[in-house]
Amino acid sequence: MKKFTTVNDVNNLNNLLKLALELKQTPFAYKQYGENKTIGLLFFNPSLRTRLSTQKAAENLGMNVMIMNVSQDGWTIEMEDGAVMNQGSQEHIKEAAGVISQYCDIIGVRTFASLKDKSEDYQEKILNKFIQYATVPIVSLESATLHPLQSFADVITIKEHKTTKTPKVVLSWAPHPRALPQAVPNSFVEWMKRYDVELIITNPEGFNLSAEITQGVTITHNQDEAFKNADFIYAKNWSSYDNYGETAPDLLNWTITQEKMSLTKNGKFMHCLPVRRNVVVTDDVIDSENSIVLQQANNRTFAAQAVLLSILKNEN
Ligand code: SN0
Repeated sequence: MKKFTTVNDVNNLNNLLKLALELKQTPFAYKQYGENKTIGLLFFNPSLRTRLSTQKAAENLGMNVMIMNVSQDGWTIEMEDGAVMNQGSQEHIKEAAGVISQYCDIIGVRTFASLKDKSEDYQEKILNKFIQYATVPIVSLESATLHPLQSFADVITIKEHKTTKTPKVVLSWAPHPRALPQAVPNSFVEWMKRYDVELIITNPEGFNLSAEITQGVTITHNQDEAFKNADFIYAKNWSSYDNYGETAPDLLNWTITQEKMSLTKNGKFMHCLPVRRNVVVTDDVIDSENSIVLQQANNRTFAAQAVLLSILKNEN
């Protein structure tokens, strides 16, 4: 693997899945591959799981880890080519990415969507500038429109918990007080398309994800109907794609409740976290035995480790 920013960077998902499950059993078996190698993790936005699990994954492989909250601790980076830098930005991405490439063998980048300019977000401007100007492989730690390390961990978790060959997986919109990116649901859909599941998306009208991403996937605005006989409920809020960045915090009848979970086939509850309790999901659902959110979070380590090892070995 030469970079990891989308499921399209994965040639053989089955092999990558096998590797992640092997690493879960024997996390320290490949230490020689990361020895004397350095990963730099750059955060333009907050993180808990991604930061800690990727650090753990890299250390399990024997790598040195450097972490920087770029937006707080670094210079303000200019992303526009040809910019006359007499305003707020202090350092151009050309130098920043070039310099970090001198210190690191792999660079991880986290950058959220602006939710203001759809075309800028969907062009993945910041991530692509790093890919363009860095001379080492780039790993997405969540970009404006995708979160592939999360989705890979989700696939691992579904593989571990499914009881039928082709489980019914429902991606359900849920309410939230703030406007959130479409990265997690977009990415989840992309990865589910590459895996053996029956995927259904349910969201309020006006909240369909990009038609390009959901092509071929059933979308229903009837959440109860979608939940019937589901094996997995994957809850997530996202802001509108069509009315870009708009949100609907008042649609509290979309909250995932025990009553709705009872429509499923003893379905498991999933969420990428962080989650707003009793807005996105009620306490009794997320605290129930059917909630596998911590198992998902645990798998973040092995997803990241399989990706980093594949980059180090240039496999998968
Ligand atoms: C991010 C998102 O993309 O939805 C990260 C998820 C892994 N979530 C948030 O920003 C939640 C912030 C909040 O206010 O609850």
